[in-house]
Amino acid sequence: MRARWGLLALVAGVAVAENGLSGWLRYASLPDGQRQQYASSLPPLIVALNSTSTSPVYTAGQELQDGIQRILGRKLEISHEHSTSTSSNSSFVLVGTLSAYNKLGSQSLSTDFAPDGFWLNIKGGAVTIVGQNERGALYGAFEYLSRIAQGNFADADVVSNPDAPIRWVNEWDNMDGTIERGYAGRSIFFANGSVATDLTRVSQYARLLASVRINGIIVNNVNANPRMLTNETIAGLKRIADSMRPYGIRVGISLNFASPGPDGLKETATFDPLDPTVIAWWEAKTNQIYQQIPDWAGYLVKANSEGQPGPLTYNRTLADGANLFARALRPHGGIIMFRAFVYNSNMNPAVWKDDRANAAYDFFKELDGEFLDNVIVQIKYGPIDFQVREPASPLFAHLPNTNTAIELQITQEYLGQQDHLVYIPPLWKTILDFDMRVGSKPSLVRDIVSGQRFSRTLGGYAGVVNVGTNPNWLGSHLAMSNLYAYGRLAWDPTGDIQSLLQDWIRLTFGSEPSVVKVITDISMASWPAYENYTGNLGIQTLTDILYTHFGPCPQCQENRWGQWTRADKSTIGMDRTVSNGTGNSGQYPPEVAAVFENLETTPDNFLLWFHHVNYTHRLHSGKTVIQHFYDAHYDGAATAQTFVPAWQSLQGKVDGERFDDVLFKLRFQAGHALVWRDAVAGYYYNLSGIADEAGRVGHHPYRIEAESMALSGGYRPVAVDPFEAASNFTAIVVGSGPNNNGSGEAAAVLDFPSGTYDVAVGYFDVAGGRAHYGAFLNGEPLHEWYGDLEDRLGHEFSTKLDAHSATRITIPDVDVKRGDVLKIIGLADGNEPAPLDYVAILPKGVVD
Ligand code: GCV
Repeated sequence: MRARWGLLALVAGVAVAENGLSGWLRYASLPDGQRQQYASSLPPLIVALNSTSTSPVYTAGQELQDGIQRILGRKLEISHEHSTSTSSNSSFVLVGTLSAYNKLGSQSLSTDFAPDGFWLNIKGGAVTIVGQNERGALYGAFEYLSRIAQGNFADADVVSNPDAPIRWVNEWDNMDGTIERGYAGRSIFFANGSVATDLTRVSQYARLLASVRINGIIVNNVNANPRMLTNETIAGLKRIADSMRPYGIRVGISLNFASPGPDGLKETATFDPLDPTVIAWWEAKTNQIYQQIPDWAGYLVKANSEGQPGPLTYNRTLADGANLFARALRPHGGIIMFRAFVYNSNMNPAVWKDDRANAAYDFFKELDGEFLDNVIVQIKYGPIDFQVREPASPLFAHLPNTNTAIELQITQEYLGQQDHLVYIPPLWKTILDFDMRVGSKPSLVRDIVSGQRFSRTLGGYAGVVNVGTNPNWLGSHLAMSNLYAYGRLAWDPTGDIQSLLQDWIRLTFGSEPSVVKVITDISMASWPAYENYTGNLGIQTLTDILYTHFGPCPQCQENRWGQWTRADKSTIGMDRTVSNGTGNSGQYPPEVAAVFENLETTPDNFLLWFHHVNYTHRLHSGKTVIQHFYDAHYDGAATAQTFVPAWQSLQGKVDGERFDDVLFKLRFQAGHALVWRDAVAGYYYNLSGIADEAGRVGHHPYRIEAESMALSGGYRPVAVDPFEAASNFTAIVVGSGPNNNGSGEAAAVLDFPSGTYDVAVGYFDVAGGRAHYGAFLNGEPLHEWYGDLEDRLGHEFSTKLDAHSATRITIPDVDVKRGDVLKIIGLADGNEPAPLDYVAILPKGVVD
């Protein structure tokens, strides 16, 4: 395989490092047999009917030339004119806009086009790509290249139109170069308080986005810095826009509502949206931006949410706030995306009827019809916050006179932070295909946000992506399927999510059948597995919402942020009924409300979202709630174990660099899935006292707890907080303090039948140190490793022993005789006191 890529490097004339930088646009050379016949049928010329060299049509010509050369090994020339000589050539690859095409005079195309749509006609080697606009022409070129890159040379005659006009990504980048909820390094847009000097990665990103038909980007965090609007930053934004324009990506920014005022740039005395000086300031600022960036997309605003300023400060409505920007943008054709993520983040769990899930509806329903036409209300898919499963936000049903967009999260904040494989489109589909039954008529969420259901002209999709400087963009090769599928679904939400995945696999890893099968299988299994081990029955992702949002912490939900589970020793779940609870079920249109109000008709996977029940309540499946919890956690974690051997079966079929990266992550996930399983199952077992019918929870026959090993040197037991993060609630550590360099030994005589075992070691890898470990059997070294996951993974790290830092490694195929001595030596490093939780001596096939 390596040799093959070496060859490709020669053919393409560039060094091809398989580090993921080109994502799904690798344009890998097809096998000779496949490409030769088609390559020879191609005409010698690409005709790109562009007007300028920054036009997406010009880009399309370049992409076609480069892509065809790399995929098929044939270099076509590019002409930017359709001269007599070219027109006499009946066969060429032509790309242009509808108006340019119709001006050629040879034929006039009257296809039913939507903005950004395209027509792709392939007849043998002759290819015609016509876009409704320049962007559409580029999309058509990428579509053609995607087909041939997958070895599909069939004739085609297709018109493709977008389902929705807004297909944007949101980046949560800060001006200092950090990224909120980013897991792939630092910002490609900003560094040290300014727009980055080198924007090479920005144009590479634009290329990836355009290839999946994304047409807009918000480049900075919704928790926005007023300095985004200084003259210096605007000059930098112009450079960003210039880098993305050739790919048809319009650029916008998130605004801090208080930017002009005393807490911002101090240019006005207030930030009241109805104050004439404030209105004039925003108009002038917006005019200034458009003067420099005429195709500016607009603004995104998070107002009166999580500490951000907004119009409510002045007793103005959220619509007053949105319309302030809408008026400034309107003369220029700009758009204001106004987030519906507004809620009180200081709630009281003791109040039974309080419910954060009610907030978006409560704040926005009454404002329907009050937003100007260039406002789009951007609604998170569920009523809380990107959880592993949520019902669709009821607000989608209540804004028939307002443009809306759905906000999805590609960055895996609550879904394993790119260190767990989770292919998210199956989750998105549950929302997009959900029927709100507004007025008892079909009202799919996807048809509401596209504008079709309520006859709106604007609407669509906003995906929070948070790419970083990591060459592979998201910090995980496999996570890129989410970005790919996001773009494709925003274009066509009826797309089949497995087929989209497989397009992505073929483009990213090649078409070898076993490669396609394995990545399909593990990806499609990943969201159900993750839901099983992190939060089932609609209870939300049971993570630590006060800290890293990464590992398990079931009890962390019961705090001021209002993501309550209301778990006590005999009951669990939010009562969101109208009859006895928060009334949230009544926010849905009547037909849907009736389903969720009633315990009997609520689907099991939303039981605990809508109802507060005993752990012994029986589900439709016949299981009790608590037994379902136990089984789901064991099943989900068991599925995650299978990803590792499945991926290993691809050794030699995927290049070494990406193979190793992915394997490392899948191994981590397998270990951390067990941390989740044990923490959540153990927590509810402890709380409820109800035993697992299968006898698994709290029972680990193959483990030896570190605290029960013979300890010497500096090792001493510590109680772990939260208790469920450690096996038997206890770990061992060496010394303490920032300059800790102590060491310790933990030894155990193995009382297992002689045989071959996998030896697993549960330990904690905390930020701020790289402890060194060695495992020895009868004094002979078995394995050594470092607590250096912070150098190799991208999730938010914890500085403590908890379920975020808890992890495990497996040393395979160890020959053990009864009576052998297993010893672990730990060398502390600074903040990392070489913490150990347990060792497990696992017969083949056993997961404990
Ligand atoms: C950008 C959640 C996240 C925050 C994020 C916020 C939002 O609360 O944890 O990091 O802030 O959502 O979407 O505004």
